[in-house]
Amino acid sequence: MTENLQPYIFDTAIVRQPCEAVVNGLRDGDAGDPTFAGVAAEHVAYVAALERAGVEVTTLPALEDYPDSIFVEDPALVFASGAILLHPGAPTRQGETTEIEPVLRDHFETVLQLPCRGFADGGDILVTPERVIIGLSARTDKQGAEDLQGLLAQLGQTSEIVRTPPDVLHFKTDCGLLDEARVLTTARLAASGVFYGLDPVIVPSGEEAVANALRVNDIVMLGQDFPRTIDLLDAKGYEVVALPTSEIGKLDAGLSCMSLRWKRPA
Ligand code: CIR
Repeated sequence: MTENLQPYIFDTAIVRQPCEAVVNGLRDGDAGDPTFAGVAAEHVAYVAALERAGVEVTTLPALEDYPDSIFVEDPALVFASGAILLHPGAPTRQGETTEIEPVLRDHFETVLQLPCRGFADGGDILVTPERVIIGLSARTDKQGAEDLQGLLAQLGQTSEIVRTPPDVLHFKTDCGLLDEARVLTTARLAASGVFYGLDPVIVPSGEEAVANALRVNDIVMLGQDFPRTIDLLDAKGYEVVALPTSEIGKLDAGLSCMSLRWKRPA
């Protein structure tokens, strides 16, 4: 079934302009409010890095009614073979799916829809070469995960449901695929054994917030405030692009959250 041989090769991405209400975005911690200018600057740097990596980026307009709508990864899931509209677990984010639907219909012939009886956020889904991993979390429940498995099967994707560590927002808050064999992960997530078949690269203690790395083509995007992880991946031969993430970090977000990425079929 699943054949995502290199699920980090992308030529196309969708992002959304941050809205001014982003400063009121959801968050668990109390690291303070981000500034709009700060989030906007991090977004600009992110889009530039995607484009430099060879990705054609479509930027959608800001949605003032949805403070977290910059995090387009959560209301949908995309593959070369089609898109899936999700049902986000946070009530304030559920309308983001309706907003992104027409855009995905423009790009994809096949658009499937998760039934609204359960919840699933894109941030809880990691695509690996062998399988799609769905993490149960406060945003993704069993019903949503099981319904999603059915839709993934329609797109030819094998999937597996696992648990996100307690108090971690999303499964991918704690991990990011580095290549076809390796995943960057926190020690707590690696310890749960979910990455069998992959080689876990553990982020140094104290730098857990960098685990949501984003590999895009030849580069690995990492938060710039995590020098030991940058050195670690550098030493392993990855081309690291360090980006500012301190403002989106105040909203519990990382680098994968700000785009939907795929490779157009040949
Ligand atoms: C939220 O709580 O939904 C946003 N403040 C952060 C979403 C981050 N998205 C992601 O990890 N995929």
